[in-house]
Amino acid sequence: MQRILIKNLGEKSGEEVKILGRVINTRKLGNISFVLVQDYTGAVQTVWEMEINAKVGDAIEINGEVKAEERAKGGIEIHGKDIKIISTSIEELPFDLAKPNLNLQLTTLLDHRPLSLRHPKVQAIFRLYDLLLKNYDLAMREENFTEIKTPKLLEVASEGGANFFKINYFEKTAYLAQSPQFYKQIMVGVFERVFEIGPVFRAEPHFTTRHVNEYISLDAEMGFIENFTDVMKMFNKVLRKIFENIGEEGGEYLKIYGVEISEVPENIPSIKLSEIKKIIKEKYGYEVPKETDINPEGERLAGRYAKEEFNSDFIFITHYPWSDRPFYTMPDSDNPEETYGFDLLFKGLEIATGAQRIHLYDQLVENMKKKGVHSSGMEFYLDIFKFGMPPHGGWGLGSERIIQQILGLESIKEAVLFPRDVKRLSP
Ligand code: AMO
Repeated sequence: MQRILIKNLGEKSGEEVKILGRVINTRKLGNISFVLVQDYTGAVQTVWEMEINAKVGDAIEINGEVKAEERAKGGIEIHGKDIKIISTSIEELPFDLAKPNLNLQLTTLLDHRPLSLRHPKVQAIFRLYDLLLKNYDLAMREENFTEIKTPKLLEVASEGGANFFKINYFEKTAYLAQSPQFYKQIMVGVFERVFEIGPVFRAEPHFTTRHVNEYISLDAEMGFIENFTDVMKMFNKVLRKIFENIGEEGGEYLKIYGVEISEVPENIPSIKLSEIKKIIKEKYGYEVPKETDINPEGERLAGRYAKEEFNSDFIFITHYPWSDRPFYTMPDSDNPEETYGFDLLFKGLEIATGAQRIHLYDQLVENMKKKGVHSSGMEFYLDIFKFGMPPHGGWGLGSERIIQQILGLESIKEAVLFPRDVKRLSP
């Protein structure tokens, strides 16, 4: 008999079917046994008038009759005739996967990642993540961006700073890409509009709830902009589409976490960094420490202000100081102390950074000098600015932070399949 997928059982009422899947719960009521089975398309209850010795986690084949049952999820269940255990556990599971909430410590959850990922509530995170990836791709293509994949093994660190990984590369030293920054800019000179979904690496030595050492960055870069607000407008549009689609397609996963998808306003409120700092001080009595542009507490309060003032979960903060932004960021022509660089906060957490870039060779070289950035190894990038680069800008969006904020996860690591942190390189 041919396998029927669980999502298609509704059309098979009264028929005998074969399903393949995994046991996610078992229960006994008198002489009746219930076995909840999941395949990659959904879950269904199977009912047995006999003792069933399948265990949670087993991979099984079931033959039975599909029956309408109002009380069952999806309105149907299977009256089991025959069950075959295809593969079983040879050891005790380290935790009870049948519980509706695993409630594990983060370390236990991550140490046993291959198993904890099988839990439906944990799975829901990555179903939603899948929708994010799909819809980023979709929304970018709708705006005629071309998808690119750029190298992650580099001769020079792309973002500078100290948080890069150095590795041995045959006879040389190489750096793991901190972002696709140079390549996406170069590609503006080729395709004008490009996007990339890819891994980036950050040697952040600290433990926080919002950093991992490898994450997936959703990048974009676009040419012939008039100014940085063109980039923000495009970003706004794309984000609105993504959130709308996730809301429509991800309802069942959002429900598991008891959350609703945020609406991305048609015009996300936007405020200068210097202004939001003043507001935070006046309204909430908090002064952002001088040595940072804005710290996590400042971001949290900026998010609170966005909600209270504009009923928005999102806020752009613009005009970050020249001293804090990378050398490729365009300085504000009226105030060179500031840049046309922005961040996007979602529920009080930075999820993206973007900017207009310097597109003129002389200005770029000058800015690098001022910042003390050495050009050695970067010639391939710098040289392209000698050959008619249009005004351009883009963004880098942290994919895992989006999911963290949508679902209200305590740590970003819950939104990474196999997260890397200072102590964790496995599984
Ligand atoms: P930035 O370094 O601000 O900018 O990174 C962009 C976004 O990536 C996410 N992010 C992280 N997520 C998880 N763990 C980390 N360690 C981590 N570091 C950053 C955040 C952040 O907003 N090239 C620029 C982007 C651009 O201007 O186009 C860049 O990489 O969500």
